[in-house]
Amino acid sequence: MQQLVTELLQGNRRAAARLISQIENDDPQKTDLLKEIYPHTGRAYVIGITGAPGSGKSSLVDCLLQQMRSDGLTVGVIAVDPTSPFSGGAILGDRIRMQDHALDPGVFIRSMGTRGSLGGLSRATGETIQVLDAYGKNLVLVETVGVGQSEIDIVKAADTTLVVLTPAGGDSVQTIKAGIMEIADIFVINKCDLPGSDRTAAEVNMMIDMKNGESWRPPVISTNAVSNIGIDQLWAALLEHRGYMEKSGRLLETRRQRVRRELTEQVEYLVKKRIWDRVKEKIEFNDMVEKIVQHQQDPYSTAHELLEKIKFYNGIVGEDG
Ligand SMILES: Nc1nc2c(ncn2[C@@H]2O[C@H](COP(=O)(O)OP(=O)(O)OP(=O)(O)O)[C@@H](O)[C@H]2O)c(=O)[nH]1
Ligand SMILES: [Mg+2]
Repeated sequence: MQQLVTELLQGNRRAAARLISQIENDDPQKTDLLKEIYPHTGRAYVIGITGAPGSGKSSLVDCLLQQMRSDGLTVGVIAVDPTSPFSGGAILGDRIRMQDHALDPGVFIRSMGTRGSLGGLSRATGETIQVLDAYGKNLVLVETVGVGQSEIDIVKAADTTLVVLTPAGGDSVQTIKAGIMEIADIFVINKCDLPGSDRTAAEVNMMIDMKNGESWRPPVISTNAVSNIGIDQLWAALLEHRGYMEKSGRLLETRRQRVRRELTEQVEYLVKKRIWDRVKEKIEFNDMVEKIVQHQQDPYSTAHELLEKIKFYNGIVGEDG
């Protein structure tokens, strides 16, 4: 295990891949590995990219990779696909383009599906970011489909968040979900070659002006990720936001809040795990379920009874637990 960590810190690609697999598989050694690498993290800058399915996130990542690499930065990419049960590099059509960069030793790309740890996908993603950070990548890009709360959670791991929208055609941008306005540091109107793009940009700008009272006003950048248009401006906006985060002290504050959240989650995870491990050991859980289904017992007293049985009430899960 120590060997694997040493190799990771030396920038060994296979070590990175193996560690990420262990995270995905919730390997029992995982926590020890994460403990080892933690002192070597905190250097990578994390960029989250979210947007509706097919909005062009992967294509944008592909364009950005070229910019980042020509600036001499190394990059890790995590493509989170919450709909996919596969992991470990499920290759979808759109990813094949990105795989061109896979030959570049300065780029590391990984897809993640829903399989994985008790804390779910966002937990595994956060841990994978740590591995890529310790591996020495300057930037970590996290692509995630913006559909539900868990995807918004994943973006909370980012220092800068891009929200990708596409021209609304005849419709107005009423489709921007609650929560999305709050997380966007930069708006991208991708597919600006399609009709309605200027109008969509104008509407998003109006929405920002209505809501935004912060010292950072999210810019709205129009891009065409197929023809590499607007990518310079997007990269400039990313650098500007990073500069703002660093100089204003926001970066430190964001990371402090993240640690607060992660520590809370870690405690909750350990407590839950301890309880359910104990339940598996001691309780005929299905019998309890059956009795409740048959209305011989109620779920409220049964919950207490269960906790009683695992000695939850004498200190969490009992002295011996
Ligand atoms: N016309 C046009 N098509 C684009 C543009 N950017 C991406 N596309 C196309 O849109 C489709 C989806 O692009 P992706 O980059 O795979 O989008 P995505 O958001 O990563 O998709 P998922 O990961 O499946 O959610 C592909 O066929 C792209 O070629 C653009 O700027 N203009
Ligand atoms: Mg994609």
